[in-house]
Amino acid sequence: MAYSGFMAGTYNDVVGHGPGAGANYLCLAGQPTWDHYSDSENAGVHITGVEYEFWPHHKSIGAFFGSDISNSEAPCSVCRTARNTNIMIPGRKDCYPGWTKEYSGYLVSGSPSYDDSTEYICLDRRPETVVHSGNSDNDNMLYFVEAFCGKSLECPPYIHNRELACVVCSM
Ligand SMILES: [Ca+2]
Ligand SMILES: [Ca+2]
Ligand SMILES: [Ca+2]
Repeated sequence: MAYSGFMAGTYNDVVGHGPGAGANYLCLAGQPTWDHYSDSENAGVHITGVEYEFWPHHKSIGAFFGSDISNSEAPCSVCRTARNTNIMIPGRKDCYPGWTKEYSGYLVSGSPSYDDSTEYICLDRRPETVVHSGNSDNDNMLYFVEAFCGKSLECPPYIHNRELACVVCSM
């Protein structure tokens, strides 16, 4: 592990700040240090923690993740491996032959119900939580990503409304 910290992202704009700012998730350092700063609100570019929301899966969330992580925030870590190629494969829980599995889980992202764009990331199938973060804060929320067999997605092999798995593999 290179470092660990708190998953972070843009505020989801439930109070009308407008869409925009960065879409990517960050692994914010657990032990910050600072350069020059001003302790008043200036630019309004807000970064928040990221919550395991998973509505409306919350009633069955233990079947996906092994525990009820609803409304807790996500920690994160950045890791290195001696294997120099790392890929995330959306749509599989297993690596292809010759690759080493780093972890597998579910493809997750923010919801189109909100104004902020996010990205698709691979969440471990047994997630950890930030301690004492179980309040429903709803600043930036994670949801499952489901296959949509409308017109353009190839179905089969994909199946309508099924939650997509993912795996991170290295070689
Ligand atoms: Ca929370
Ligand atoms: Ca919540
Ligand atoms: Ca589903």
